[in-house]
Amino acid sequence: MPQPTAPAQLSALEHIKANSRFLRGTIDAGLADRTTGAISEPDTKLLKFHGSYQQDNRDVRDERRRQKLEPDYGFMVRVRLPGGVLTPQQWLGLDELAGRYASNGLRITTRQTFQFHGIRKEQLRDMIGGINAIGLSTLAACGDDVRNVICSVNPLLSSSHAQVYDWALKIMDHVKPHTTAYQELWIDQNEKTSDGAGDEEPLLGQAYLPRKFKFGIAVPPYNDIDVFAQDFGLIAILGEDGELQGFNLAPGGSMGATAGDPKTYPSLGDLIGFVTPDHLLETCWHAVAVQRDFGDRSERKHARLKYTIDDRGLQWFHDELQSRLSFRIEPPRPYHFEHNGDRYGWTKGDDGRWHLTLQIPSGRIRDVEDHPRQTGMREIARIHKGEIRMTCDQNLIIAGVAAKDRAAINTLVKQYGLDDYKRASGLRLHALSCVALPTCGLAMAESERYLPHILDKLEELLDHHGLRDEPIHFRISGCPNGCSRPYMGEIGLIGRAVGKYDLRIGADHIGERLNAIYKENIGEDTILATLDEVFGRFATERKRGEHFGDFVVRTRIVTPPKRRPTVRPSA
Ligand code: SRM
Ligand code: SF4
Repeated sequence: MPQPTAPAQLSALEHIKANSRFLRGTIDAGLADRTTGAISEPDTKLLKFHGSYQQDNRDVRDERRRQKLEPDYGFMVRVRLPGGVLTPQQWLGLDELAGRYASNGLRITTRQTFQFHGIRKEQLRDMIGGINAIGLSTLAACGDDVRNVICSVNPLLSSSHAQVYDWALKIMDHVKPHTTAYQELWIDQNEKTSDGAGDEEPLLGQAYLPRKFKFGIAVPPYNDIDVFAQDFGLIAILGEDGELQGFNLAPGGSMGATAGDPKTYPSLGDLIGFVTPDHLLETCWHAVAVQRDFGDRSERKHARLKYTIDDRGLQWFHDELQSRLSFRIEPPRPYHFEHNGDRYGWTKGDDGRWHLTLQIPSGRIRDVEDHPRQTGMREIARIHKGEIRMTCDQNLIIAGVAAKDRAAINTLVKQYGLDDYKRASGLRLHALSCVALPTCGLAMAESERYLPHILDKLEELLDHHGLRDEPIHFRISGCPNGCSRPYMGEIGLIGRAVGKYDLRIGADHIGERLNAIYKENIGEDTILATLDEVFGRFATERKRGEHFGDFVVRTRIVTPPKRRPTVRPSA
């Protein structure tokens, strides 16, 4: 059985982190250096913890190389926004920052927050400083730490949702980094940072975590966060009166895999128990600590919690966690999921206020012909008195609208082309794509830019088979890292090379089953011909009410992967 990583085996990044003086490195000097649009390689790794990635525009990479110019560097900045809730004023603040510094509007992510792309090095301090000035942060939005804690966006059950949202904030606060480097670099904007002598990281440690760590809380019956895709999923258990009783614990999920490396794979979390709300923070702290102590620090591809668990067993993880807790983990409690997508249109909350879910294709908020979404959302934010909530399907909710204010919101939604959801096919309403080209350095194929085209083509097939309104979950990503959680799509396309994708089918409609590979490394013609045939069978052979993913599994077109064996409850 593998033991905690021996010092001699540590990966290079472990040394960079441990010697970074709590994430300072030489980022200050790198930002000041105006001879290049980039910062040093080790600093790019540390910058991630501060919420930013150095990228370059891949559309012009070859041309610039030919011209002997350095790459067209720009920085991606990601906001940390646990639970995905903004005030309209904060929306306006982010909108203004996007207009001033970013190249492509605002981008809602699959973890309920925002990214901005193409920020120049000399503007990075103003961008991140500006985000902090409106009461938000970017610390730990990326990097080997606990990422943005996500939670169900569930306006129908707003009292329980409010409690769960509150827990998402508390977890984030409890496990976030303590370094003062962030304050020095971006808020005080010191030209030279301190040596960090007074800093400590009581949970994460001087070398931080072996890899990213993701928490998410779902509120049944809606699994709108894909709770089993989290390193540590939490399922809120509500009593008959709607009161929060506690949380089922589901560790061991995550999507990332590497093409051609069978030792890496997507995986779903599995239930190990239940804890009451008063024990939640202690549980989360120690779950992170187990991974801090046992995660693989020699091989980054093998450093997620799912591999720690699979190398040692789910029972081992349960027992190790239990040994660190001051209370007994109880057996998991029953729950039931109905759906893992967003529900569009207006819904009424139990406090009488209204919530409008709008579809934002790929989460991109910018003005394009016929769809001035950025201007439209700005106008809405100017009159809206409630909140704006981001969803894990890259959509947003105009939340907390008084009945008398609905008409004004409706007028703006229509005027600015934000009401497309009313006319979209079932597939389009349930489509997710990652960013991919031109900014993502890991992209092997198009995703966000390809989505409108492939949806048009697939809709033609669905129309032909009378399946236009069928709510099929479709997810595309530009590489096997799986940022759009494509392994949980009833149909998933995973980029392998320019114009080539793996086609996976057979996830369920509630986020409890992964899909399986159907055809590897195929181009558009084969994708369409293959799906045409399967859609044809689905249209004629399906059982009443059967979803597409369930159909292809029942008819053995694919066989889904198995889940882990269950654990013994605590003695
Ligand atoms: Fe992701 C890396 C974008 C959600 C798994 N992800 C990246 C990077 C930073 C590329 C890089 O490392 O150079 C991408 C930046 C692209 C760009 O140009 O902006 C990127 N990931 C995204 C976002 C923006 C996709 C989107 O279209 O919304 C999502 C931001 C979430 C957030 O707000 O925090 C995003 N990434 C995810 C998810 C989905 C989720 O968490 O629910 C996953 C799958 C779950 C998981 O963690 O496995 C995901 N991203 C990865 C991985 C694979 C990690 C692994 O363990 O194998 C990478 C690669 C890596 O970390 O080395 C990655
Ligand atoms: Fe980039 Fe791959 Fe993530 Fe898409 S799935 S954003 S291509 S890392």
